[in-house]
Amino acid sequence: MLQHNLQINMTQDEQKQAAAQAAIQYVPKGSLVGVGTGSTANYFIDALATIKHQIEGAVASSQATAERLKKHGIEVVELNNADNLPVYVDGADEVTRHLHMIKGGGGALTREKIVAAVARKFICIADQSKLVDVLGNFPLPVEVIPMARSYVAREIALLGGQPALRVGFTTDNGNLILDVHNLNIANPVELETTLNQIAGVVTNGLFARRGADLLLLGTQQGVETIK
Ligand code: ABF
Repeated sequence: MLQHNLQINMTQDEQKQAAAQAAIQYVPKGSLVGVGTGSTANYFIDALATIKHQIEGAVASSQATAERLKKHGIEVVELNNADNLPVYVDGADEVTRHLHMIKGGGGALTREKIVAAVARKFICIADQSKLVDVLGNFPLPVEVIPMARSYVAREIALLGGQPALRVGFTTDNGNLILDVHNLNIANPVELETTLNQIAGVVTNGLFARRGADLLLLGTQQGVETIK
C-alpha cells in the first residue's frame, strides 16, 4: 500500500522523515513507546515530541536516544520499570520484504534487540535504500566482550566472514564491535542463532528470529507499508 505524498521524488532524508512521521499513527495514546537509534529514529523522536502529552513516556535503546528524548521533554523510562511496551519504532541498515533486518551500524544493537524483544510490535522505519533482496551487503555488526575479540573473530572467519574491529568504538555496554564482511546470509534465522552461540558474542545485528512486524518504507513517491 502506498500513501502518496503531495511531493514526489523525495530525497533520502525526506523519505526517512516521511516514514518516521507515518509511524506516529501506530503509537497508542497513553502508552510507553520504545524508541530506536540513528538518523531515521531521530526523525521519529522529533515527530513524537509533537504528541508528547498523549504518551506516558519512552524507553530508549541508547544513551544518544535517551538524551534526544529528554531534550524534547519526553520522559525516559527504564526498561525494567516498563511493564507494558506496545510498540517499538526503529530504523535498520538493511531490511527485506520478509522483514528480516541487519541493524547495529550505529552500535546500539544489543539494547535495540532487548527493547525489540519486550515490545509487542516492532515497526521498522526506513528509506528506500535500505530495502534489499538478500541481507549481507552491509557488514554485519557483532558485539563482543573485549577479552573474546580474537577468538570470536577466528570463529567468524571459519563461517566464511571477514571480521573487522570497529576501531575507537565502545558500545554503551562497554564492549567492542566486529563488523563482518562477506557473509553469506541466505538463512538469516539460522545464522543469527549460530553467531549467538559463539562464546563471547553478546549479540549480533541480525534481527530475523524476531524481525519487524511492519515496515514503513519511505520511497520517492511516498510511504509504502509492508507487513
Ligand atoms: C539503528 O540505526 C540501527 O540499528 C541501524 O544501525 C541504524 C540505522 O541508522 P539510520 O537510520 O541513520 O540509517 O536503527
